[in-house]
Amino acid sequence: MSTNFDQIEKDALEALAAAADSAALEKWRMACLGRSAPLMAALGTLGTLPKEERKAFGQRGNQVKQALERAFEEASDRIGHAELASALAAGAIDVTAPGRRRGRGRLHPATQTLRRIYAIFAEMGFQIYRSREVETDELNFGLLNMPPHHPARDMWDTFYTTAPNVILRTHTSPGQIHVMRERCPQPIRVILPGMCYRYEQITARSEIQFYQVEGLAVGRHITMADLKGTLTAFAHALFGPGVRTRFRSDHFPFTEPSAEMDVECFVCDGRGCPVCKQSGWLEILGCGMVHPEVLQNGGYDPREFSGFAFGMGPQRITMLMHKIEDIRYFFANDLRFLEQF
Ligand code: FA5
Repeated sequence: MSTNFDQIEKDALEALAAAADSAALEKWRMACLGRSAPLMAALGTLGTLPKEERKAFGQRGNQVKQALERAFEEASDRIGHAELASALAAGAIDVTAPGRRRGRGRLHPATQTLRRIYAIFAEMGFQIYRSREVETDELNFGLLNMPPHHPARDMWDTFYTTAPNVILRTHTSPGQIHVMRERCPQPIRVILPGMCYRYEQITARSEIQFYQVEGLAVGRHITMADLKGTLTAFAHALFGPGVRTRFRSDHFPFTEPSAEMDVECFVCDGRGCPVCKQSGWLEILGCGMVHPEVLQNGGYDPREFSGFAFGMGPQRITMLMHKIEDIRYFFANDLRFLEQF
């Protein structure tokens, strides 16, 4: 019998030495120490042996079993350590490798233009005045000299709300009434930036939601010369001191007289190109002297006070400055576009 146990031990230890990973180890455990292992089968015959042989047989069998269990423990430790070491090596961090670059945020191109506009007007003594985006029909139109059914209302396609006479403002001009009513009878010098909404076809030049910067100056001796001087100084600060400007007569119901301001096309220096549609000029804003009706609606006596106002679209100005062909890029959130600025 002892020969048999020796052979079982020898075979088992050889098989164990060949096990290279924990799966093979587990297979070995089932084969050599499991219920149907040869060793267990041999030990199961103990009761069939003559009494005098049983003790020696049992002792030898248990010795082999303990030896195999010890060998299994050692192999488990060895293979476990080796597997852990190779897993660590595979996932190891190379501390000498160069780090990954962090994407840095930056200001949206329209925000950059807005901030330049704020800074230029701040230097000229204009404060920023914020006014609401949801307006009444009366403030957006009526008090700006456009009573109900006035044909000029058609210039602004309007988003109406379910509340009667409550609309999304189509321009920043209703802010003029708010600020005048708040400050009257003090002089005013403010810019009113903010979002406007128009129920228009979305095109490369027009969004249904866009920024405007309104300007308003009210005082006792304000003239058209102040309007022209202020806006020319603004254009020189934004586009460069050499840029030429011109004012063309226009019509807005809330200003009289009204004008549009053009700057010389800085793409072609006024020679004519596709950006300026061969005219040599780029329109940047609408402006005029505040209409006496509007001054009165703001609480100012037009016999004593006068004022000028203007309104510009900073996104359109940004498009001109950076030769951006489509206003829809501004809201598309495409990093390839934004990272250029
Ligand atoms: C007005 O809205 C007048 N309230 C401006 C004004 C104020 C005149 C004070 C006189 C005195 P207009 O509709 O032209 O005017 O718009 C002004 C500017 O807003 C335009 O020059 C343009 O730059 C910008 N703008 C108008 N509609 C859109 C649009 N759909 N998408 C992007 N920008 C627009």
